[in-house]
Amino acid sequence: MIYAMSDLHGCYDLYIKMLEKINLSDTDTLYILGDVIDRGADGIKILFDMMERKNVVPILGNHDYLAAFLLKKLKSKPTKELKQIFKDWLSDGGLVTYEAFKKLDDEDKKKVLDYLNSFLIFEELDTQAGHFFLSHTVPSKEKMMNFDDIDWRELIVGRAEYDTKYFDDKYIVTGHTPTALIDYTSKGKILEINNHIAIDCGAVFCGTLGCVCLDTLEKFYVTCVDDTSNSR
Ligand SMILES: [Mn+2]
Repeated sequence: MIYAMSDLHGCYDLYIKMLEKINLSDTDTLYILGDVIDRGADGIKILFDMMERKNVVPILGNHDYLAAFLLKKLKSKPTKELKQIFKDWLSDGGLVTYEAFKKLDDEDKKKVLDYLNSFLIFEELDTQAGHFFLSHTVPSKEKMMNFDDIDWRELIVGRAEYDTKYFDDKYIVTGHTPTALIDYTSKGKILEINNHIAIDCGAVFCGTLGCVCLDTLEKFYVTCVDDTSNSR
């Protein structure tokens, strides 16, 4: 089976709970659509787990990208502009990642950076349920119609138009925007609308992690009741 989840944001316990819930086996594939780190406490711990699993395929989110970009520059003399980007990252959830990264030895630091640099930007695949395009987010329909011309960064920071069907014959699976912000009645649930499948249930904010099986479109949820590791 092929599964997708997203925006783990350091929620290690929910991640492990979900792997148990879907009973992920070696013959399954799990796509993680970005923003593994930042905000929640244990993003780096999740990265170390993911890199040991050959059947987990990471796709780049804006937080993963920014952390990789900044953490590899720690030893160089920062420009004023870089200092500001770094400061903004720390206050946008990066502080926990930075603190955890600093504690690693050089070998583990390299492992983390190499792994973050290996993340895919997007993936397209077919299953019994249909055709799928997977990325952290997507830009407007207009831009996606001219896919060869788009800047790859649009696939990590773009604003998806969930009220618009982009393709008749293809589902777009994205994270990045918690479903509660697309439609409040979808809070904590995966939202299927206009051939979009929005899978960021806002784990780090509301304590629910969602996962969709791309062979059956079945949805799975795990929640934490009072798990301090998942607090903001
Ligand atoms: Mn994001």
